[in-house]
Amino acid sequence: MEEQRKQVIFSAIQPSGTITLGNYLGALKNWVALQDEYDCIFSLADLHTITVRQDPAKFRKNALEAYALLLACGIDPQKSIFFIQSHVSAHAELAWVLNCYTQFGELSRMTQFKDKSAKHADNINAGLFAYPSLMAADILLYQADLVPVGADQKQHLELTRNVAERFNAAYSPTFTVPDGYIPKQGARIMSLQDPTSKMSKSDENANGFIAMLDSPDVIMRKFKRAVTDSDACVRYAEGKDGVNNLMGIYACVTGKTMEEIEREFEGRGYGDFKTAVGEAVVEHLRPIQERFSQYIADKAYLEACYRDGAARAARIANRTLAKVMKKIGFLPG
Ligand code: ATP
Ligand code: LTN
Repeated sequence: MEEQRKQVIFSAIQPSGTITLGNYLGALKNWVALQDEYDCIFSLADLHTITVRQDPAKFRKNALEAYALLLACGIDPQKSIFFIQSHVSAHAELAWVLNCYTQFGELSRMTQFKDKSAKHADNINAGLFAYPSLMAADILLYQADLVPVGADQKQHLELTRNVAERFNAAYSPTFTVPDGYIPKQGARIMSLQDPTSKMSKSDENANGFIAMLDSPDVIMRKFKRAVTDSDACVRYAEGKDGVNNLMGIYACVTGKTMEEIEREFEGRGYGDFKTAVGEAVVEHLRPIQERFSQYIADKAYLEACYRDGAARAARIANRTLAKVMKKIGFLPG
């Protein structure tokens, strides 16, 4: 019997700073779980990162550390293709082409562009504006069926679908039109300092996020300072954003249900609860941090890994790019 083709999954994360517990519980942990069931292609979207000005030395360091950290989280370069976006030139090339099939009006409506241009008012560059075309190129180059993304990226994915359908209709079927993938076990982790906004790696208040590489002391301190409420009762309920968030984190790392957590802390104060959440997170991150230290010490292995990933990615990407160029009518070189 002919083996059925596995569906293709593509996703990416920017090496724009230190990867947080929010990124891990909300995205990376799910990526790891998808690797057996799907043909997965994962990328570090470093071309996207320069839409915001980067210090060269820090940028280089962040990218290498992010690569090592994703391996440490369980991205398996044997099962999946795991590469760095700037190493596969087809991304920038297709992005240019897709820019010419994307309308100014469409890009102007993107809420991330509006948010980021408000935040970086001194550097509203064309790359920031065209960011979604590059993201569309990432996805469409690999004929991805499914794209796991958080709620903040849904608008970009919708634009990707529109551009793909437009191109297919103008020429002939060229791109697979991708669907969003909403993980069965989704988690939206909020800031420890402002539990109404998401935990974000670019938060200027480092107490708001847990970085994956924070030391146990720092993790315990950040949880002890986490914002809660004056109710003094560990209960999942509307209006208790801080406690709900801590319960969500505790549930994710221990596998316990909300009811089990409520029972465990019945009659106990927030102090005990925060200590327990901190300790559970420290234990959960310990093996990841240990593997990270091993990977980051072995530059030769990391290099071999991302080179191999880029070579495998480029074979697929170049095939799609060649088709696109031919259909548009570029004279073959
Ligand atoms: P930045 O602060 O630079 O915007 P970020 O921390 O929001 O970065 P992204 O690089 O935009 O992270 O997102 C990477 C992945 O992590 C995406 O799939 C996104 O949905 C997910 N993610 C980011 N923050 C959270 C969060 N707090 N909870 C759950 N998932 C998250
Ligand atoms: N824009 C995404 C990162 C990203 C991505 C992608 C996600 C770049 N290219 C392609 C999915 C598919 C972000 O900032 N989270």
